[in-house]
Amino acid sequence: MLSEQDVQFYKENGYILVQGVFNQKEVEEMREAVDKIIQRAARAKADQNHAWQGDFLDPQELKKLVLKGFHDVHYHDSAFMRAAIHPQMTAVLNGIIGPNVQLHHSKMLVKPPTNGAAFPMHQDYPYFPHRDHTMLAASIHLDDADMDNGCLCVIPGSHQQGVLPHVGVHYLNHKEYPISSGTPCPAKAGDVLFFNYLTIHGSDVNRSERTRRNVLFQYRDASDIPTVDTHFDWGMGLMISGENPDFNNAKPKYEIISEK
Ligand SMILES: O=C(O)CCC(=O)C(=O)O
Repeated sequence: MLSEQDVQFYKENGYILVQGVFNQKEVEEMREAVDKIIQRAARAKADQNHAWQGDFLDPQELKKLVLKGFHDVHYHDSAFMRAAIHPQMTAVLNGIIGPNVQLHHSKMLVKPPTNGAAFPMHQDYPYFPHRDHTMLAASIHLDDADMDNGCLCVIPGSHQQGVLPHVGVHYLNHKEYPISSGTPCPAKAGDVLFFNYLTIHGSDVNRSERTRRNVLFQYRDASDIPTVDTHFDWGMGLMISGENPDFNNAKPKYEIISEK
């Protein structure tokens, strides 16, 4: 799925947009699954606003912004497990990461029309630091995205700067790295943006009349190991492709929170 030039582009720039990874039917299946997650969360009174907070926007504007965000989507609906191991997805991952690929976690990000939340520029590294920095996000577009509805923006080549200081854990100094410092990555439904967890990225407010729905998987090389015991998700380390050379060093950690 990726040419040698594509892999070289990813290495140099820390991201690549791959078009048409998912077809219309697969996108539709995921859109329905996203809608059902939101409906179930509303019924369970678990439909909180996950918009990022901070000093990167005017407080009055920030107050109005909404993000429907849920983790572990492949535990909510099998459509996402199919997406996580989709042959076109694994083909790209094998090109970028190598033969042995693990899923780290999954989530969905729905920016509703007119007030969909922004993401200040940041690296994902501080949330789940790893030794070899193989971790990357694969952000699947379920809607056409552009600057009007808050598409992802990246700073090409920024992964080569290594780990940068963040405000709290969250984001980079917004004066030094405003969202406008990113290169917009407009995409069509079915396209996937792959970017390394050191690549600086963010996205602006969805001010349009259109929803922007993305589903994001984080993947890593099976031999890459966390350096901090943080951000544990169910199913972390599911083998997506190849074999796990380090299985005997891995310890699953499940916690039963309550019984019905
Ligand atoms: O999807 C977006 O607009 C940004 C998501 C993001 O930056 C993140 O989840 O770390």
